[in-house]
Amino acid sequence: MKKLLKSTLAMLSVLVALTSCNNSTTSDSKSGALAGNVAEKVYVAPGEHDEFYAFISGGFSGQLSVYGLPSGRLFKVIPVFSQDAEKAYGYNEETKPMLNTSHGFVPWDDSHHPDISQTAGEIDGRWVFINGNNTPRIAKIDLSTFETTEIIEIPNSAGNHSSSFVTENTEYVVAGTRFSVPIPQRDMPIKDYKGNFKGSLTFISVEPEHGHMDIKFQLIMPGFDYDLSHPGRGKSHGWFFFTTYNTEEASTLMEVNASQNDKDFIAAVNWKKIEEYVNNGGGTMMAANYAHNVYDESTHSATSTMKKEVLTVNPLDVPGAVYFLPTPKSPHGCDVDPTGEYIVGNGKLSANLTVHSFTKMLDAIENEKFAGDAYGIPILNFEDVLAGSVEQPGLGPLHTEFDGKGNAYTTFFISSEVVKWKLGTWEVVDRQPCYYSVGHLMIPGGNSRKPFGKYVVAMNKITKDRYLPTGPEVTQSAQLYDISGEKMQLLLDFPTVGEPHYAAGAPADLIKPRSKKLFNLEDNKHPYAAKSEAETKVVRDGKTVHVYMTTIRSHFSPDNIEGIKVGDKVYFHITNLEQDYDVPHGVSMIGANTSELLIMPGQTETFVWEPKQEGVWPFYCTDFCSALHQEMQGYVRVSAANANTPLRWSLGEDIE
Ligand code: K7E
Ligand code: CUA
Repeated sequence: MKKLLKSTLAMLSVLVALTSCNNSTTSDSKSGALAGNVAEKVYVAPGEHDEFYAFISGGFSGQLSVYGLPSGRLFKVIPVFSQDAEKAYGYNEETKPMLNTSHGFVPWDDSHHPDISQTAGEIDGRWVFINGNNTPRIAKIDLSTFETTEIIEIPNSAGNHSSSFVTENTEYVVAGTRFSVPIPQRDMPIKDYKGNFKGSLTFISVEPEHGHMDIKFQLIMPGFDYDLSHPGRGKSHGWFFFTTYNTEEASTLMEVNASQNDKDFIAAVNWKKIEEYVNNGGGTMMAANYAHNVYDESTHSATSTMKKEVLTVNPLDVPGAVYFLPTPKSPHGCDVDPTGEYIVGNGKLSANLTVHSFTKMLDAIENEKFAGDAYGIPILNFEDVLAGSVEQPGLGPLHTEFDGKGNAYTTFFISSEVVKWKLGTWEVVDRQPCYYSVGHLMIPGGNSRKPFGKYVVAMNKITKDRYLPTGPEVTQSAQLYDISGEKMQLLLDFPTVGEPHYAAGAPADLIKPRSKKLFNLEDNKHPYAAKSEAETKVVRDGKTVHVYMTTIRSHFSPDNIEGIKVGDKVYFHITNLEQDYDVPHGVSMIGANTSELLIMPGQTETFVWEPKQEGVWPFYCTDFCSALHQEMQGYVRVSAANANTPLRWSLGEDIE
């Protein structure tokens, strides 16, 4: 055992050494490969639009950023799991409920895997889903407003990593746990992990018209780590595949102890079968506690509901629903090709890349050729399900995408490259270096039956000398390659927000026409909306004051308020009366313990101000909205708590 430990440690240190020597590639070698026509391939002239949208996860920023391809220009950072002072998300009263969880208000998460909704196996540009790893959640972003409109917490999960991938008609978005834990959670010794901890794989149904999410069932699996997942498609539609590591069920010094088994598994889950089982009354309702947060576009407000139970399924109760495919060795990525036939398991510590065949898997199941079982779940024979392997393609394979022309592209973290290989013949046809240490890669539509195989974006973990230095923390980065030819061509580096993990891309034409320009004021059902200046007012209710305020170029109504007292809780409800595209107003109040608001045309937003000091305090518009933006300002007079200054407000005249 000691010896094994030593040799594993030795192997790991070789890997570390390889990583670092690769990262010291000098600047000489890195630009040498660029051909002369590169600039024009990424140049999008002023006023022109990009051909693709790319939604790149923000990793530990908890957000999702929107870029254009091929330019690499950043258009927007969509706040999802983290508070964002730029947009008031998670600060204003309307969106605070979005960040509610069973652990209370959690204003941060670690977001990894965006995935765009699909219809008939093709991306449809309606929504993008993304996972929060840390406090397990899945969010849905509406691609007509580019706003987060729903977040559902995942109970019985921990480190929601094999998530949030969608099935080919968006029947489900899936959330697999990275860490196995006691289910239900309870106080128990960590050393008793093995055999007692469990891993949940959660299937969240998506209502086809509005995308409303609901947990349909949770499969309670053996206590492995469920790393990544992808849906079957085409012939394998109805199945879902999850890579596992730590089939050793170790709970300490994981870098060694979870790397003992020569093979871990890909879990193949026949979700259609389980769906049928639960539709016929199968499964066990378990007490749970999780938040379901929904943003309503007509009230411009979110509500948070705590849910109290979840339907769990024991895989042994549904024979034929779950199988294990042996896969070397601590696989990370789990990727399915556009035809649905090939399942690529990228063993991080394996020399070769393993590709499983869906057809062979079905044959083996049919013939009941099993190599044993794990906690009662049948294990198939490696050789029986193997479609082929790519021999020694690189070091440290992580993720694979497809171009729809029979080619696959795999990232190699340690040898820091993207390798192009052919499905079916398994031969390597090209390789290009990445700067440096690439994680995921993305081809628009790459997780669907119809990829748009023109570009691949590699998302790198380390940049070192690629950009101007910015102190110890330097930017993370993406790289764009042209893959329209036989050989890949590096076109562009561009920095990213947070750490990019996965991304999802779509042709601009799929999303652009659906993009909303403003909110209709008439449809505004916010309970504190003032839809005209005539409706503006200030209402006191004990120590609570509600200000119904409006904005229009270039003033607030009212712009002077008196009669506020120290110790009051003042709610500013601001309605933006504009009905023009791209005319938001902002509002900020001195000393408010929150962010500004940024209010879109037709929208109402609210912040709370608790004045601590007597005086006359200004507020102003934060968004440069007109030539007279700088005049868009007002005052609030704050009197002592026991003063009898009457409550009055005005616009365009003095308060007498
Ligand atoms: Cu970064 Cu998909 Cu979370 Cu691999 S994961 S890199
Ligand atoms: Cu309104 Cu600046």
